[in-house]
This record gives sequence, C-alpha cells and structure tokens, in this order.
Amino acid sequence: MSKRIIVDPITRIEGHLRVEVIVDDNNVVTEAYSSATLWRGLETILKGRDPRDAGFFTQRICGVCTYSHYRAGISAVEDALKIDPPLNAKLTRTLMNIALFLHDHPVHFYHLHGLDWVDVVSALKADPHKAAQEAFKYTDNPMACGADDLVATQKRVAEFVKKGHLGPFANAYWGHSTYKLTPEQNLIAVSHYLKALELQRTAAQMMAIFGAKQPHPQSLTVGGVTCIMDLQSPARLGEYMTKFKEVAEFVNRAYYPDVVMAGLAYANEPSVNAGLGVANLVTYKEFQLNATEFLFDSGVMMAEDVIALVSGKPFTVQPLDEGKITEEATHAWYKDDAPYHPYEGRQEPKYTDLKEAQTVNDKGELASSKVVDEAGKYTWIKAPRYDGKPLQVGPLANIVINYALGNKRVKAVVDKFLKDTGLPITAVASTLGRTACRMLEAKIIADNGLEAFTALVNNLKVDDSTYTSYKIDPTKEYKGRYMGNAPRGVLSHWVRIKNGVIENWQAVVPSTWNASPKDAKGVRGPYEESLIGLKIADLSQPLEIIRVVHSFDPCIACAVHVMDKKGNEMSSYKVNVNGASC
Ligand code: NFE
Ligand code: MG
Repeated sequence: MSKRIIVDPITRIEGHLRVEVIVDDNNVVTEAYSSATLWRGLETILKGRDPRDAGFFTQRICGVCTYSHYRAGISAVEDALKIDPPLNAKLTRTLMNIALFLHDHPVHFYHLHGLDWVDVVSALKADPHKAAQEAFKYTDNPMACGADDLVATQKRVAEFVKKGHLGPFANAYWGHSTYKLTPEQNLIAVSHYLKALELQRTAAQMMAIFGAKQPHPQSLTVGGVTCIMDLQSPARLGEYMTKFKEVAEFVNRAYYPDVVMAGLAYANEPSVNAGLGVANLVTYKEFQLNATEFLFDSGVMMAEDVIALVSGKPFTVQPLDEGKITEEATHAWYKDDAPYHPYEGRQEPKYTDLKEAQTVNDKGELASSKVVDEAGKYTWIKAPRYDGKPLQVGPLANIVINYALGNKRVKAVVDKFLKDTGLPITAVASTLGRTACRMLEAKIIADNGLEAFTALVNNLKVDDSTYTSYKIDPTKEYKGRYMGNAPRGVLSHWVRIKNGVIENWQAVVPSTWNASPKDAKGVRGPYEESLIGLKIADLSQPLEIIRVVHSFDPCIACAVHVMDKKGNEMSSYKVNVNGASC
C-alpha cells in the first residue's frame, strides 16, 4: 500500500512550504506535491500606483533578495520608459548585486542547507587535531580550522547543548543513516558555520555602503542611483573593496573546500547524486563588469540538450524567447486557470483549502487529516511555463548553460571543481550538483567581481553622471520588463503603464518556477519532479526530502509575493508518517 509523507512546513527556508509525497512499498517516492500555504498579493497592491515608486514596493516581496526585487522594480519601469541609466549607475548596481549574492549563497549553504549534510552532534565526537589536518586535504589554506579554532568550536557547541538551548541545531535528524561526513569533517563544517555568521554581517555592510542599509536598500531610483556621495568618497570605495576581499576569502578558503569535501563524501549517496528533476534550464545574463561585458550569459537548454552536454554529444543553447513565458493556475488558488503571458497576467485569489482524507497516523490508527487536493488546486504558487514546459532556474541552470556556452570564467572553475572532486560532469545534474553550482557561482563572482569595481573607479575619473532624466507622458501607454538572475535564478518583472500609473504588474520569480505545481497537462514543477524516485531510509525522518527541496534554496515569500491577513495558521510542524491509501 502506498503511503503519504507530509512535511509542513519545511523549515530553514524563507516563507511557508508544504511538501507531500506518496511512497511505494519500497519507500520510493512515486508522486510529489509542492504547496505554498500563504498568500499576499503584492502585484495587486501595485495597481494604480506611480511607477516611480514601484521598486520600493517590489522590494517588500521578500526579506532575503530584497535587492533583486528592488532593482527589478526600478529596471522594469526604466525599460518601459526607454531609459538607459549611466554606466556608473549600472556598475554600482552590479556591486550591490555582488554583495547580495556573496551574502545569500554562503547563508544558504551553511545556515539553511548545511545541516542537511553536516551532523552537528557527530562533530562533538571529533578529534580537533585530526580535523585540523583533515582540513588541508581540501585547500592549502583552510580558514578557522587550526586545532585551537576547532577546540573552541567544539566547546561552543557543547555548551549550547549542555544548556539545552539547541537553537538552530534543534529538531534535526542527527545520526541519520544518510549523513556521510566523518566527525572530523563535520567539525570543520561546523567551524565554518559559525564563521559564516560573521561573514553575513560583512556582506550586509557591503550592500549598505551603496544602498544605505540592508535589507531593503534605498539608493536606486528610476534613471540611476542616488548614492553620489559614496561614489565620490575614496574611503567608501575602499571600504567596499576591503569587505569584498574578506568575503571572497571566505568563499575560497571555507565554502569551496567544504563543498569539495561534501562532494567527495556524498558522491555515492543515491539520495543526492540523482534528483535533477526538470532538466529544461534557463538563465539570464548578469553582473555587468564594464561597458560591454557581463560575467554570465543568457540561454535556454531543453532536457535533450542538457543530456547531450553531460554525455559528451552535440547540443545547442537557445536564445531566450520572452514571448514564450506564461503562468497558469490549474492547480493554484487563483480564478483564471488559463496560461497568460506576464503582460496580461492576473492573480485573483480562489482558495479551496486542503481536503479531508482518512489517513493512518504515527500510531497506526485511522484518523482524519488534511491533504492536498491532487485533482484540484493545492498551492498559492502559479505554474510558470516556457513554450508550455516547466523550467528549472538557479545556479545549476546558470553554471550548466554558461559552461555549455564556453564561458571561460565559468569553465575554468567548473573544471577545477571536477578535478578536485574526481566527479564526472554528469554529477552536476543532481541535488549535489545544485548545491555545488551555488558555491561555484559564488566563487566565480568572488574571483571576478572586482572587475566591476575597477571599471567603476576608472569611469568615475572621466564621467560623474549617475542619473538619466526622463518624463512620463500620461497620455501614452508603456510596457516594459526586467529580466535578470537573482540568487535563486531567473527573475522577471513585467509592467504596463497607462494614464501615468501602473495598469498591471507581474513578477515571475525564481522560486515560482522551481516550486511550481503541476500544469493542466499534469506536468510537474521542478521541486516535485526532483523528488520522484527518491528512496527514503526512514519514513519518520524524511531528511532526504528536505535535502532535495533545500538544494533549490526555496523562497516561498518571493514565490507567492504574499502576506497573510488572517494570521499564520501553519505554525505547527508535522511530519506525518500516515499510511494513507491513495
Ligand atoms: Ni525571496 Fe528571490 C531570489 C527572487 S525567490 S529570495 O533569489 O527573486 O526565488
Ligand atoms: Mg507573480
């Protein structure tokens, strides 16, 4: 008899996500449902507003990638009004985006996802001297991994445990059979977990140098940037460079070696060396480095081309056709099911709740429980599609497509990683690959980001413009969009302006692509698809499900752009091993 596992909410993410899976008699996942459980309606709030204010609203879509939505809100209006901001403004925006990515990716690996790979309790059993030696296997210059550092780390964690204040280390599945690091390796990673907390502060300060604060920076405006005093201050520019180097050093001396270590240890673990899921990938050019060059390029690769690439066969990378993007709501709690291009998109809510079902609870008793309505609507997240097909977005898509395009900066780093781990290129197409590609993306930014800084400093010597003026003609209609890459993948905002105010605004967000429900044809979204075939060792401890879903770095606040008016109903944590018959 098939069984249903409900993980609700999946924690250590932004927002509220419920995942239900059906497993067969061998505990292998045969069906999956990704359900976002809260709604807000930022797109509705934007209607009728002055387009110049849009960025200040869109940045409130999320508390994590606030900058991504801020810049998207500003840039979509610039696109509509055909404004080309000065190079100084573009490069300042790059520097702020670098601050965001170098903040976000390490936070994800260490503080949101790391404990899926790292057993903190095991780290307490490690020999710190052996661990200090072990750290040299993965880098010539390990950070925070001297024997003294590691003794101090163990003491800090042990004191935490002794007081019973487990904080972020509570409620995990310590000792789970799929944890693969040795106690010494776990200790190295825990030391970096603590160090990464300090790095969060530094990266936030990098953003605040030009953005005035973080989160929710304030210095972008339609037409340019307002941080003129900071750009004219050598001390402020120097401060950015110092902090950049500090964070870049962490990426190279801790993050990179830790992912190499995890790659080696987990290479043969079936729950992470599969799970690519939706193999259609998209990325968008990002990180303008100078007047003409970007660090990453755009492209779309459909599944057959991704498979050809990793099998060493001929493949193609297609240019992105923005006209092929739609969002539909067959299984989402909105009125209009049909697919609409984002310029025509709509989001009138139609909530139909979960459904009552007889399931077997943890004690083996028949009980009434709420489960997703498989045939009906089951999430607040719409289903974005490209030419009618789901796409996976995020660092995996960005790295694979740029590797396929022959992007030299990307290829060098990916080839080094494959050499350091001995992994084949096929290993990238997996849950482990998603986690590794996020680190590789951070490393490529850390290794090349100062090019944008140098270009800005040089340009400021000959050009002091930071703003392009413009007029909005209330008798004219405009439409425009922003496309770019946020830390979780391709982000687009689409605006139509009429009578001088916003007529329609749609945000199609990275986590909307990845957390998408099924569409009218029953085709699954990326989270759902990546769970199919996953074998779960112990149904009462579904760590494998959490690890796969976390590898996407879910942000459900972004995906639904929502705020709950009635209060938070989903505060109870439930891992329901209920042998529901289906
Ligand atoms: Ni809320 Fe976001 C990013 C955007 S959502 S974190 O990155 O855009 O996937
Ligand atoms: Mg939207």
